[in-house]
Amino acid sequence: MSIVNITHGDDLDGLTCGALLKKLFNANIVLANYDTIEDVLKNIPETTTQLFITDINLRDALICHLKKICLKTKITIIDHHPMTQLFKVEMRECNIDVHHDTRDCASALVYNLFRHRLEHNASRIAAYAAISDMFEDGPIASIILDHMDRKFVQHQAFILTHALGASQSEEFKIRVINDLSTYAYPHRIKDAVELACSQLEKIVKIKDLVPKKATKLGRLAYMEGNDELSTGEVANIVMDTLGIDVGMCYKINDGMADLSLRGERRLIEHLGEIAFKLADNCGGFGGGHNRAAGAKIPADSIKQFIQDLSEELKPWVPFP
Ligand SMILES: [Mn+2]
Repeated sequence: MSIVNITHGDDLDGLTCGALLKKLFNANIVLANYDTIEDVLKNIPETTTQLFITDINLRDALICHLKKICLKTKITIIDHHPMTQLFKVEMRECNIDVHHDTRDCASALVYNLFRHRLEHNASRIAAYAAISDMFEDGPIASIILDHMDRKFVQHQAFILTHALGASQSEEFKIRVINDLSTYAYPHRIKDAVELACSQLEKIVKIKDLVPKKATKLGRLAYMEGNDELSTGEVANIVMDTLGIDVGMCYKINDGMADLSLRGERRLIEHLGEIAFKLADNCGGFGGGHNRAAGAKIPADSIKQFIQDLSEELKPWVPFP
């Protein structure tokens, strides 16, 4: 019997889903992101009896691959990204289990689904993800966190968040999954603290660049990123440094622009819905959460995307 978990490899929520499923079923973990998910789905071994897909925003274009896999393999999707109605209906028709809730992080959903089979320590793994993914107020996460030494668990979560920002190496990510699955404390995971500190230094260096490099447009500010940090991280730094409502960062590679959007805590607009719509308009794809979203679009559409985005963000006074 072979159990596989395809999980989002770019952030802590995805990795903690992997750690929980490894703990539960000794699942083989396959890391994926929005660039690789299609190839990963095409290459699932036929011997797989159960496939879990966690923390990945599965776009409608991937339905055909899931339909093929489910002929031989039981599929369970556990996710918190917005999902189209079409996707849900298609999954139901193929007998694919979907555990979906946009109010908690994916790891909290995995924990909740299997909590009767997990020890108390496993709740810490879900808590790290909730903190890192900014889903601390979710219905499941808030109950877990209310019983915890919050400062301790927050510090542990952010060591991992920042360490993963500094190192996207497969070796480090797999180490994080393996160590978390045995309930290791993050500050004891090899290299984690050193990597986290190096990431904090990188953030400070980018902060110094933002006033010169970022462009403000209404409630939005954007800048082009470099190889130092992820676009999500830089988008956050842009928002933080300039005190604006939405920060954006993009990188251009092979004729495509990868971009991230980050919004302030009380943002009324839904950045995931905006990214979905605007990316679709220019022949790309996008999506995400209220305050954290991303898209991949043809590079020559980037100016139009920025213009349209600034128009979506209506003038707004925070203290009426
Ligand atoms: Mn997530």
